[in-house]
Amino acid sequence: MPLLTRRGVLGLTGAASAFGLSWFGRRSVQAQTTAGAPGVYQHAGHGSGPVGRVAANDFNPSVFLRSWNFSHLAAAERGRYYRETPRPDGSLLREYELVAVDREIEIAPGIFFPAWTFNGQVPGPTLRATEGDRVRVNFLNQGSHPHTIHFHGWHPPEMDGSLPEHQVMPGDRFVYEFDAEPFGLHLYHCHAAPLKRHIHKGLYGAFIVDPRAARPPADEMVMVMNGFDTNFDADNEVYAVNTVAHHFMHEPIRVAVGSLVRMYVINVTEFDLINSIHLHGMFFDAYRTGTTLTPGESTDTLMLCQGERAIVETRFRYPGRFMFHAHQSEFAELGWMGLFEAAGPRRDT
Ligand SMILES: [Cu+2]
Repeated sequence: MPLLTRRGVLGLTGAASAFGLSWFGRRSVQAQTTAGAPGVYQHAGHGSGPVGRVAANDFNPSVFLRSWNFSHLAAAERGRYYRETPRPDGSLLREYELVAVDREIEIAPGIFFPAWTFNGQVPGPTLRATEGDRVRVNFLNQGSHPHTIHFHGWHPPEMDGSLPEHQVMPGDRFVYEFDAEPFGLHLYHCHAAPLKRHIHKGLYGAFIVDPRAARPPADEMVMVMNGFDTNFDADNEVYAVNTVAHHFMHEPIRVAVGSLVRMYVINVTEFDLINSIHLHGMFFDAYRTGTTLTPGESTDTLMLCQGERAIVETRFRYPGRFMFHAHQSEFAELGWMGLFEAAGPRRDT
């Protein structure tokens, strides 16, 4: 694996683009030409962004985007990881199987990161319940280090997964069980020490709790802003939304003009205190932590500190391609940049 400093990566950007090489190194796995890449990469040979595509993963950020409670799996397979049981009060018992496992993942063309994962993927599977449901997570640690699962939300202290006695040793199991509340956009992550390392290695995921009276129907998607320190210098070399640098530049997120689009945006970036999401050509409503049904602000750029989350809603007025990215330009150039592709008739009002 190439060891590059962040400064080195930035310095390579122009030259690598000019010579048609991946700016992360030569160990790329697919096409190494700029043919077919979005024009933004090609501007006078000094555009930003990698060349080639990540190919080694079975993890697809586009599938992750619109999956929760293992909905991307066929029914029989899904039943191994997720079960719903109705309860007398009309709520559900939702049971999950989460397994911590060490796994090398490809985060950019030819760049592999020795991750610690939930169920082999980073971010871990998105868990989604309705307020008042019972959540039961059967956790098995098959990793090489002690781990826990720390959920944000209401729960008793023995379910917190944060203290030394909460650590689940390699080979051991623990069952986390609590009621899903409050409604909002929450997070789960390992809370073993050193915390920064255990989170950054990939042990995190989205935990969505829907209000009892559901939000209006929308095209929903989960966006986890993350970063990767590939040379262990306590600084990120690669940034992304949903792990794979620039994935959504190659595979724009398809949306419909005029339809309500709802994004569940989570910042789990380590080492950088703050991250952000900026949408081009529009404004959006933001519900911080998702704990209200009334938006707290209308903006086009939302800042999120480490661990902060927000639900973002908008309707595209115009067909075509719209960029979205961190407004920390350096993060955008190092992978945290994507495109929406809106289809349908133009709506000028
Ligand atoms: Cu851990």
